[in-house]
Amino acid sequence: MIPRTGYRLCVITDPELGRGLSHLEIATQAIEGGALVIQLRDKWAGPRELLPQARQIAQRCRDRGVHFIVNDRLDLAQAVDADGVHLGQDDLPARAARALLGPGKLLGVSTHSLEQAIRAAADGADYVGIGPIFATATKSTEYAPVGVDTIRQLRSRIDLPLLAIGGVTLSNVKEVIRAGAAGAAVISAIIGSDDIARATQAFLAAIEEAEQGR
Ligand code: TZP
Ligand code: MG
Repeated sequence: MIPRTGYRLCVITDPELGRGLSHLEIATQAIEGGALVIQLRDKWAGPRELLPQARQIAQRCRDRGVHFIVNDRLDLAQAVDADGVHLGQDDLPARAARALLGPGKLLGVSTHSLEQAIRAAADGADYVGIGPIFATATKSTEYAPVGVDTIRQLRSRIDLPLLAIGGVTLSNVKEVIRAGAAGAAVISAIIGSDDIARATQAFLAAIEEAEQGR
């Protein structure tokens, strides 16, 4: 289990915007900048190609006390003894995933509405991803923005950490934290930047500042 503050910032290593860097390079720089959760996400590479990198990231995260989550692939998460898996609405349902994972691993679920988020909580998720909150240039979601107010509404309905995702930038991250998100999951605003470690650091500072005013 991660304490709520451990969800402040999840950096997602999606190669769509990674400027040619490997997952391991992105993860290493994000960890250097203070990322608390790393999520390996790759919609293109197969498990055989991802396994060596996943293994290295898992080791690096263990060494640094950072949590490591694998997107989509429960098998890969288990193969490298990651801390958990993050699943979407078309992946294995949360209850089935929980049965395979056991109680000791983290289960995150991507949701795109109030109803989906409430269901994910009831089905055994440890944290709930909600989004896209804002419009995003990252192509990998076909859902319409749900807006910051959805975070506020969810906050009073479920007690799990909420991770805001989708179009979260340095300019709007404080808004999602003030609305009650435990943290943000970010792709482009961090891994598309010239200096991943510095961008990560800047996000964390903004998130911590927003928590003070909550
Ligand atoms: N799920 C909802 S929005 C999104 C995903 C995977 C993409 C988020 O990427 P970015 O670049 O941080 O907007
Ligand atoms: Mg998925």
